[in-house]
Amino acid sequence: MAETPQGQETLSNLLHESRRFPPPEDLAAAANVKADAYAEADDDRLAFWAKQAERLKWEQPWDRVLDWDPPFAKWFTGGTINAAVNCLDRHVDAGRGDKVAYHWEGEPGDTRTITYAELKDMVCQASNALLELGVEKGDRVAVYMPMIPETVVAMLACARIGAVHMVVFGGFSVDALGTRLDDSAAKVVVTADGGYRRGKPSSLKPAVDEAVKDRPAVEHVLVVRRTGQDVDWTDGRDVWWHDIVDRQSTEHTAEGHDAEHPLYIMYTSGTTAKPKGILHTTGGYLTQVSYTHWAVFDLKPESDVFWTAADIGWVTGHSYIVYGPLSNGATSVMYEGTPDTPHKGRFWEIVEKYGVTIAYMAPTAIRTFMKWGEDIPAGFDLSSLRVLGSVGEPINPEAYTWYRKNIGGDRTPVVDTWWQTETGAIMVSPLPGVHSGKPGAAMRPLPGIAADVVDEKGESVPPGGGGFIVVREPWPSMLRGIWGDPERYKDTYWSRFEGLYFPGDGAKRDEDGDIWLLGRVDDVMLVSGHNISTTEVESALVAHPKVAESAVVGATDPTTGQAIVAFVILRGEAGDGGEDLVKELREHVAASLGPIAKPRQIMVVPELPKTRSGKIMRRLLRDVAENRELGDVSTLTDAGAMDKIRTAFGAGS
Ligand code: 6R9
Repeated sequence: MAETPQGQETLSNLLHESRRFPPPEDLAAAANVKADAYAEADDDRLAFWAKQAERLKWEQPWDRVLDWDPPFAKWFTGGTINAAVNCLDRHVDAGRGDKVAYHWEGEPGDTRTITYAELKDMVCQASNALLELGVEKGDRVAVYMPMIPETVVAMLACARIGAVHMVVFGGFSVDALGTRLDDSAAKVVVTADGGYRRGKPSSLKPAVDEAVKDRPAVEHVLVVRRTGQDVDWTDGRDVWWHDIVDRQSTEHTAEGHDAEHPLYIMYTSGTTAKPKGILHTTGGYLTQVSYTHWAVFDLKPESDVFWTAADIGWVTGHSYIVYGPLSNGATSVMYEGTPDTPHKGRFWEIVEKYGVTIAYMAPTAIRTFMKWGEDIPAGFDLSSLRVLGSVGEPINPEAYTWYRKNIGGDRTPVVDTWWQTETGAIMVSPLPGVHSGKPGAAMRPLPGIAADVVDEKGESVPPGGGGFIVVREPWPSMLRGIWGDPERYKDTYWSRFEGLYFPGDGAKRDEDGDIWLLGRVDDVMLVSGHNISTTEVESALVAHPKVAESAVVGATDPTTGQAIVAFVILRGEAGDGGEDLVKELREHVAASLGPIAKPRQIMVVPELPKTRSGKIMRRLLRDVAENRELGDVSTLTDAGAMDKIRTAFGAGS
């Protein structure tokens, strides 16, 4: 926005939301974290984080909490720790080996219940197998898997022996896998023959074969048999998991790794440039993931059943399916498939079956459920739920209230958690026992997190102001850099504002001082000199009873600079649209936000282009709206979606 002629403008502040949902009294009274945590952390931030680090088992205590050589941070230096020991051995040694770590549910309905003791044995065996395959401490291991327990086992086996896991979402293309293998120089790829999605086996091994063909750096491909489909086999290189892992000893003596030893690399796809390998290390990452999982969800490990309905190939899966829940000794649900297979009530059936108490998912899923209608969840007993979470995009106020009412029985707090691959763990979120929830707002930086909303010059904005979210001080689970590219790390995150971490999101602070996230700064539209956030126009559209989901982009326009083009998916009962509805929707946006926000065009489409985490890829929609060739589509979950949208756009314009 600095580049716009109206450089002084802030993001607009168009939406007004006055609904408030105070925490249930019993939840507030028994909450893990109360309001005093903020003052405690403000008083001595490093002492606060040191206290949280003591939740974990350290092989050797740290000498210093933080070494800060901006923008490079080291946390808990001198300490040694093993992430797998913290996730497994610690609980087994304390007599909790029989506790269920995962209730795993396959898409076809097959299930596995895995205790902490069993998971530890599996991880020790896999550790021994990786060692036999020649994997050494510091080597990178790619994991290209469906959502099955072996995915977690492979990650923890790497962590145990000090290898660095690099999980690639199983829905990514050969190209996306290939560039990640090159950049990380992975030595082994762990994969499966395939997994189940939408009622049928989808394959993974052929993509690995194709990607590994010209990449001699990959010495072995370790293959889990999941679906039983035929696979091509390269002798010497390919190894069946059941051949090598099952015959290993369940004993493996783990050593403590340096607190700053790399734990994993996770690639984020930039909008145009080559993907960035975000590096996380061990001690600080585990500290913040463990603390936030316990604090933000008010986790009671003895009684809760926690479910992050997301893919492990997204950072949300790393932090809140694997490291957070396991480090806290929680019981989690893990589900392999899609929410509509074999029926649209699948998620709610799972909640009922396992008595899920805390559920965490993306707004895109919630909007899909809205589209399918409230009768579907109403058919299941969801009374076990006590906290709901949202992550991945700003949650539209309408989606928030729908979620709270139809899934949470108008009883559960909803925590809207803002964070990124780069931040490693949750950064901004209400606490369920402290705050009155505000639909659409992530509200407060967590205790110990120095997030702020600033203007163009990097100065804090007062209540009612808008600008950019930044982080002023290092935090334990922050990225330690971009794999192999320290300059790009500085340029991308630390050059926009002197001394501040810039995540790239727009934000505003309301009159109560609460933070609202407004989407990626790259997506902000400039219409006749006014900055308008895509999020706000989308939320206005979703508030219309006939709209389930929408994506808004700014397209070049000869008169207004940019004009608003909206793509909408209608709710099940709304029919196919038609000119009258489009007119009604344009008027509806103008009435809710003001005439300046009235879309120039509204296209009714059957689908929207999404990433693995359900984020709308607005740059592709911009390409459509401006009649350009599509940019990189290798990280799209469903490549067919764009053809349908182009067709709809062509027919409507
Ligand atoms: C965890 C995750 C990061 C980007 C982030 C922001 C968006 C995530 C959000 C949210 C508004 C929330 N985002 N959570 N925006 N409210 N609660 O999603 O990581 O895939 O790296 O994406 O997602 O734009 O910058 P990642």
